[in-house]
Amino acid sequence: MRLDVVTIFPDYLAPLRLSLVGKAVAAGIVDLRVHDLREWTHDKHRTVDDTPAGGGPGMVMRPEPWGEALDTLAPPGGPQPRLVVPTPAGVPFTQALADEYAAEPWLLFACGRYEGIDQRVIDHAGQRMRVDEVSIGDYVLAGGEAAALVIIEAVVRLLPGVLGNPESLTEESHTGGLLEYPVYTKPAHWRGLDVPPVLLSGHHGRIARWRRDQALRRTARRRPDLLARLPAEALDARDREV
Ligand code: 6GU
Repeated sequence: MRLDVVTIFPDYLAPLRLSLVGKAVAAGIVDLRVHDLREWTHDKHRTVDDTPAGGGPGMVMRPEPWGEALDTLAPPGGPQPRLVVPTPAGVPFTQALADEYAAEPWLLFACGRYEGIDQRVIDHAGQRMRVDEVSIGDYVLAGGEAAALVIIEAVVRLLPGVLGNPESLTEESHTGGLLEYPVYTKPAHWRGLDVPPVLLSGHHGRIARWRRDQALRRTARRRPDLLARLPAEALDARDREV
Protein backbone atom coordinates (compact mmCIF):
# COMPACT_ATOMS: atom_id res chain seq x y z
CA MET A 1 0.00 0.00 0.00
CA ARG A 2 1.23 3.49 -0.83
CA LEU A 3 0.72 6.09 1.94
CA ASP A 4 1.37 9.79 1.34
CA VAL A 5 1.10 12.32 4.16
CA VAL A 6 1.17 16.07 3.50
CA THR A 7 1.77 18.25 6.57
CA ILE A 8 3.59 21.38 7.72
CA PHE A 9 5.16 19.21 10.47
CA PRO A 10 6.80 16.22 8.74
CA ASP A 11 8.66 15.34 11.98
CA TYR A 12 5.28 14.74 13.61
CA LEU A 13 5.03 11.57 11.51
CA ALA A 14 8.38 10.18 12.71
CA PRO A 15 6.66 7.53 14.91
CA LEU A 16 5.54 5.82 11.69
CA ARG A 17 9.14 4.54 11.43
CA LEU A 18 8.78 2.71 14.79
CA SER A 19 7.11 -0.42 16.06
CA LEU A 20 4.55 -2.32 13.98
CA VAL A 21 3.99 0.34 11.32
CA GLY A 22 7.75 0.96 11.07
CA LYS A 23 8.32 -2.75 10.45
CA ALA A 24 5.68 -2.77 7.71
CA VAL A 25 7.48 0.18 6.09
CA ALA A 26 10.91 -1.49 6.43
CA ALA A 27 9.47 -4.73 4.96
CA GLY A 28 8.10 -2.87 1.91
CA ILE A 29 4.45 -3.68 2.76
CA VAL A 30 3.87 0.07 3.12
CA ASP A 31 5.45 2.64 0.80
CA LEU A 32 5.38 5.67 3.16
CA ARG A 33 6.06 9.14 1.78
CA VAL A 34 5.84 12.18 4.09
CA HIS A 35 5.85 15.62 2.44
CA ASP A 36 6.27 19.17 3.76
CA LEU A 37 3.40 21.32 2.43
CA ARG A 38 5.76 24.33 2.39
CA GLU A 39 7.63 22.71 -0.53
CA TRP A 40 4.65 23.93 -2.57
CA THR A 41 4.83 27.58 -1.45
CA HIS A 42 6.65 30.25 -3.47
CA ASP A 43 6.88 33.32 -1.22
CA LYS A 44 9.83 34.17 1.02
CA HIS A 45 7.91 33.31 4.21
CA ARG A 46 6.53 30.03 2.79
CA THR A 47 3.02 31.12 3.81
CA VAL A 48 0.37 28.41 4.12
CA ASP A 49 -2.42 30.25 5.98
CA ASP A 50 -4.54 33.39 5.90
CA THR A 51 -7.49 34.99 7.69
CA PRO A 52 -10.93 33.37 7.31
CA ALA A 53 -13.23 34.78 4.63
CA GLY A 54 -16.25 36.28 6.42
CA GLY A 55 -14.21 36.98 9.55
CA GLY A 56 -13.89 35.06 12.78
CA PRO A 57 -11.09 33.64 14.89
CA GLY A 58 -7.99 31.78 13.82
CA MET A 59 -6.41 31.13 10.45
CA VAL A 60 -7.37 28.97 7.47
CA MET A 61 -4.97 27.05 5.21
CA ARG A 62 -4.77 28.72 1.79
CA PRO A 63 -5.77 26.58 -1.20
CA GLU A 64 -2.80 27.18 -3.54
CA PRO A 65 -0.10 25.05 -1.83
CA TRP A 66 -2.62 22.23 -1.30
CA GLY A 67 -3.70 22.37 -4.96
CA GLU A 68 -0.09 22.14 -6.13
CA ALA A 69 0.71 19.36 -3.66
CA LEU A 70 -2.21 17.24 -4.86
CA ASP A 71 -1.42 17.95 -8.55
CA THR A 72 2.21 16.87 -8.00
CA LEU A 73 1.46 13.73 -6.00
CA ALA A 74 -1.63 12.67 -7.99
CA PRO A 75 -1.48 14.29 -11.43
CA PRO A 76 -4.93 14.63 -13.04
CA GLY A 77 -5.51 11.89 -15.61
CA GLY A 78 -3.32 9.40 -13.73
CA PRO A 79 -4.13 6.91 -11.01
CA GLN A 80 -5.73 8.57 -8.00
CA PRO A 81 -5.46 7.90 -4.24
CA ARG A 82 -8.30 7.94 -1.75
CA LEU A 83 -7.85 11.31 -0.02
CA VAL A 84 -8.29 11.31 3.77
CA VAL A 85 -8.68 14.70 5.45
CA PRO A 86 -8.60 14.43 9.25
CA THR A 87 -10.97 16.99 10.79
CA PRO A 88 -13.12 17.15 13.93
CA ALA A 89 -15.98 17.97 11.51
CA GLY A 90 -15.59 14.64 9.69
CA VAL A 91 -17.49 11.36 9.67
CA PRO A 92 -16.46 9.03 12.53
CA PHE A 93 -13.44 6.83 11.90
CA THR A 94 -14.52 3.27 12.74
CA GLN A 95 -13.13 -0.24 12.40
CA ALA A 96 -15.38 -0.63 9.33
CA LEU A 97 -13.65 2.36 7.70
CA ALA A 98 -10.25 0.96 8.71
CA ASP A 99 -11.20 -2.29 6.90
CA GLU A 100 -12.16 -0.27 3.79
CA TYR A 101 -8.90 1.68 3.83
CA ALA A 102 -6.88 -1.51 4.25
CA ALA A 103 -8.28 -2.67 0.88
CA GLU A 104 -7.14 0.52 -0.94
CA PRO A 105 -3.90 0.54 -2.94
CA TRP A 106 -3.17 4.18 -2.14
CA LEU A 107 -4.17 6.62 0.62
CA LEU A 108 -3.17 10.29 0.78
CA PHE A 109 -3.55 12.12 4.10
CA ALA A 110 -3.96 15.91 3.99
CA CYS A 111 -3.18 17.16 7.51
CA GLY A 112 -4.58 20.60 8.25
CA ARG A 113 -3.57 22.90 11.09
CA TYR A 114 -5.23 26.11 12.31
CA GLU A 115 -9.00 26.24 11.72
CA GLY A 116 -8.78 23.88 8.75
CA ILE A 117 -8.17 23.81 5.00
CA ASP A 118 -10.03 26.06 2.49
CA GLN A 119 -13.05 23.90 1.54
CA ARG A 120 -12.36 24.41 -2.19
CA VAL A 121 -9.31 22.12 -1.88
CA ILE A 122 -11.54 19.26 -0.74
CA ASP A 123 -14.27 20.08 -3.28
CA HIS A 124 -11.79 20.36 -6.19
CA ALA A 125 -10.01 17.12 -5.27
CA GLY A 126 -13.43 15.46 -5.11
CA GLN A 127 -13.80 16.04 -8.85
CA ARG A 128 -11.08 13.45 -9.54
CA MET A 129 -10.60 11.29 -6.44
CA ARG A 130 -12.61 9.84 -3.56
CA VAL A 131 -12.38 12.19 -0.56
CA ASP A 132 -13.25 11.43 3.08
CA GLU A 133 -13.27 14.04 5.83
CA VAL A 134 -12.78 11.87 8.92
CA SER A 135 -12.86 12.50 12.70
CA ILE A 136 -11.24 10.20 15.29
CA GLY A 137 -13.55 11.26 18.13
CA ASP A 138 -15.59 13.97 19.77
CA TYR A 139 -12.80 16.26 20.94
CA VAL A 140 -10.63 18.84 19.17
CA LEU A 141 -6.95 18.32 18.32
CA ALA A 142 -4.57 21.08 17.24
CA GLY A 143 -4.14 19.53 13.80
CA GLY A 144 -4.71 16.45 11.69
CA GLU A 145 -1.28 14.87 12.26
CA ALA A 146 -2.08 12.97 15.46
CA ALA A 147 -5.33 11.75 13.87
CA ALA A 148 -3.41 10.59 10.76
CA LEU A 149 -1.07 8.58 13.05
CA VAL A 150 -4.09 6.92 14.66
CA ILE A 151 -5.80 6.11 11.35
CA ILE A 152 -2.60 4.82 9.73
CA GLU A 153 -1.85 2.49 12.65
CA ALA A 154 -5.41 1.11 12.62
CA VAL A 155 -5.13 0.46 8.86
CA VAL A 156 -1.58 -0.87 8.57
CA ARG A 157 -2.06 -3.55 11.24
CA LEU A 158 -4.83 -5.01 9.02
CA LEU A 159 -2.56 -5.43 5.98
CA PRO A 160 -1.56 -9.01 5.10
CA GLY A 161 1.79 -9.96 6.62
CA VAL A 162 1.88 -7.18 9.24
CA LEU A 163 0.55 -9.01 12.33
CA GLY A 164 2.52 -12.04 13.52
CA ASN A 165 -0.69 -13.84 14.50
CA PRO A 166 -3.65 -12.84 12.29
CA GLU A 167 -6.02 -14.64 14.75
CA SER A 168 -5.69 -11.61 17.02
CA LEU A 169 -7.76 -9.78 14.38
CA THR A 170 -10.78 -12.05 14.90
CA GLU A 171 -11.61 -11.72 18.64
CA GLU A 172 -10.65 -8.13 19.25
CA SER A 173 -12.84 -5.24 20.39
CA HIS A 174 -15.04 -3.69 17.69
CA THR A 175 -14.93 -6.63 15.31
CA GLY A 176 -17.83 -8.62 16.78
CA GLY A 177 -19.64 -5.50 18.02
CA LEU A 178 -18.63 -6.14 21.67
CA LEU A 179 -15.68 -4.89 23.69
CA GLU A 180 -12.95 -7.42 24.35
CA TYR A 181 -13.00 -9.58 27.50
CA PRO A 182 -10.28 -9.02 30.17
CA VAL A 183 -7.06 -10.97 29.71
CA TYR A 184 -4.58 -12.51 32.19
CA THR A 185 -1.23 -14.27 32.13
CA LYS A 186 1.13 -15.88 34.66
CA PRO A 187 1.65 -15.87 37.61
CA ALA A 188 -1.69 -17.32 38.76
CA HIS A 189 -1.40 -15.36 42.05
CA TRP A 190 -0.03 -11.83 42.17
CA ARG A 191 -0.26 -9.24 44.97
CA GLY A 192 -3.25 -11.01 46.46
CA LEU A 193 -5.11 -11.20 43.15
CA ASP A 194 -5.86 -14.45 41.31
CA VAL A 195 -6.31 -15.27 37.65
CA PRO A 196 -10.01 -16.25 37.42
CA PRO A 197 -9.95 -20.03 38.15
CA VAL A 198 -12.12 -20.89 35.12
CA LEU A 199 -9.22 -19.80 32.87
CA LEU A 200 -6.99 -22.44 34.52
CA SER A 201 -9.68 -25.17 34.40
CA GLY A 202 -8.94 -26.47 30.90
CA HIS A 203 -12.70 -26.49 30.10
CA HIS A 204 -12.68 -24.75 26.71
CA GLY A 205 -16.47 -24.46 26.58
CA ARG A 206 -16.66 -22.84 30.03
CA ILE A 207 -13.79 -20.51 29.21
CA ALA A 208 -15.49 -19.35 26.02
CA ARG A 209 -18.77 -18.79 27.94
CA TRP A 210 -16.99 -16.83 30.69
CA ARG A 211 -15.22 -14.63 28.16
CA ARG A 212 -18.45 -13.97 26.33
CA ASP A 213 -20.17 -12.99 29.63
CA GLN A 214 -17.31 -10.64 30.51
CA ALA A 215 -17.44 -9.02 27.07
CA LEU A 216 -21.21 -8.53 27.36
CA ARG A 217 -21.00 -7.02 30.88
CA ARG A 218 -18.15 -4.74 29.94
CA THR A 219 -19.94 -3.54 26.83
CA ALA A 220 -23.21 -2.96 28.75
CA ARG A 221 -21.38 -0.87 31.39
CA ARG A 222 -18.95 1.07 29.20
CA ARG A 223 -20.64 1.24 25.80
CA PRO A 224 -24.40 0.72 26.10
CA ASP A 225 -24.66 2.37 22.67
CA LEU A 226 -22.79 -0.60 21.12
CA LEU A 227 -25.01 -3.16 22.83
CA ALA A 228 -28.15 -1.35 21.65
CA ARG A 229 -26.88 -1.47 18.05
CA LEU A 230 -26.20 -5.24 18.05
CA PRO A 231 -28.52 -7.10 15.67
CA ALA A 232 -30.96 -9.34 17.61
CA GLU A 233 -29.42 -12.52 16.16
CA ALA A 234 -26.02 -11.53 17.60
CA LEU A 235 -27.31 -12.46 21.10
CA ASP A 236 -28.26 -16.02 22.07
CA ALA A 237 -30.51 -17.11 24.98
CA ARG A 238 -27.54 -17.44 27.38
CA ASP A 239 -26.26 -14.00 26.44
CA ARG A 240 -29.61 -12.56 27.52
CA GLU A 241 -29.16 -14.01 31.04
CA VAL A 242 -25.97 -11.98 31.62
CL1 6GU B 1 -9.36 13.99 12.59
N1 6GU B 1 -8.57 16.34 13.50
C1 6GU B 1 -8.53 17.30 14.43
N2 6GU B 1 -7.83 18.40 14.21
N3 6GU B 1 -9.19 17.22 15.57
C2 6GU B 1 -9.88 16.10 15.77
C3 6GU B 1 -9.96 15.07 14.84
C4 6GU B 1 -9.27 15.22 13.71
N4 6GU B 1 -10.73 14.10 15.33
C5 6GU B 1 -11.15 14.52 16.50
N5 6GU B 1 -10.65 15.73 16.78
